[in-house]
Amino acid sequence: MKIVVTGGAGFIGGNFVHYMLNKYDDYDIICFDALTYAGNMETLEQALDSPNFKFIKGDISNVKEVESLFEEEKPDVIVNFAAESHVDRSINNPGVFLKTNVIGTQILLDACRKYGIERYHQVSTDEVYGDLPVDRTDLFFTENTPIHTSSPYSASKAGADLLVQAYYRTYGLPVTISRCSNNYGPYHFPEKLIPLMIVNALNDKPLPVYGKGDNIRDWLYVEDHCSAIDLIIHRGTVGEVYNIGGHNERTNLEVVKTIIKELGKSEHLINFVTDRAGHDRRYAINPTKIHSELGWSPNTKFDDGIKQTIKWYLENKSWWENIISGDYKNYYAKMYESR
Ligand code: NAD
Ligand code: TDX
Repeated sequence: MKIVVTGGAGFIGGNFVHYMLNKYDDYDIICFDALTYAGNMETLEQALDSPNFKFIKGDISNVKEVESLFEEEKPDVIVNFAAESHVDRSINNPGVFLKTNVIGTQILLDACRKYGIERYHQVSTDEVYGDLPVDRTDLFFTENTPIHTSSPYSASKAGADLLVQAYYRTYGLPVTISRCSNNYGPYHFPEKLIPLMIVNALNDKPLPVYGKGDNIRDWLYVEDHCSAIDLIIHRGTVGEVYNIGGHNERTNLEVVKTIIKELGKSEHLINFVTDRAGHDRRYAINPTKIHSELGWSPNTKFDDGIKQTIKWYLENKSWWENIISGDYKNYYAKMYESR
């Protein structure tokens, strides 16, 4: 089987490339990635040694580049991770989110129609469901929860999901969609909550917590997301949506305090800053469908996964030091210095 992983030089796509290469020694895995600020060839260092792996630099919103990918590689499966993925950036600059997340998805879908595909899988997010109240812990997102987005990021991801479903209904394209909760683990870009707090705490820098830190996220170790996508592309029903999550809800403040404790740092580092505009209150996934239909369950509990993640950041300093010494400095100054 030949699988194209778009966005495979990013956090989850990179982990998925490693997961698939380790699991299937007879599959060809091709990473197609534009190498934006979030794409990193160092994430793919081990994969590049494998004879079953190939990297192609390309942009999903460029018809020519996508068509030549299909013509040259003739993939059986596309797993689309490629996206602009950071909510805060989408608040400052929505345009590129529409270009990559919506138009890029449409261009991939059109190429699938033109050249044929066994399966197109769209990697989506629980953010398309909007948020839940913090005081209604009995409520969870199911696949039937209405789409109700808050940020330009989530609106662009929802737009992409609707297009994928339209291509299934109108053209009979063999698609599946997964909507996952917040991921964490190795190779997570340090603009996101968990790696940002680990990296700042290690450097004894303030830990910027938005608002009161009482927003809730449902955390999933990245390898568990990879195993779910692997199952869906092999055994998922065409045309269906699958929610992915493992019931690991934590407030942001709880997450930050756990990191501080693990690293033996002081809670005085916590700095409460201006809240994110339109900040979603709580995400929580009901994963019953993927569990009952495909037998998926997560392997890693948050308390173990966060320790493994911190260990990875301690052992792979050069990976994140290379990032924070570059353009990331300007991003950080713009986003946090006068917050
Ligand atoms: P990321 O920002 O770490 O990586 C995105 C990758 O896509 C990068 O390698 C980047 O270079 C590439 N890319 C961006 N624009 C591109 C384009 N036009 N053409 C080709 N490649 C392009 O993102 P991530 O956190 O790994 O998320 C991957 C996917 O999973 C996204 O679709 C995101 O919406 C979804 N998702 C993420 C989470 C999470 O917690 N991080 C949770 C659920 C779903
Ligand atoms: O400095 C920070 N301080 C802070 O309090 C940052 C970066 C975040 N936060 C808060 C905002 C959120 O409530 O932490 C929470 C998590 O923030 P992010 O890491 O930016 O993730 P989130 O907004 O929840 O979105 C993530 O999960 C769903 C991913 O970035 C998306 O790509 C995915 O779809």
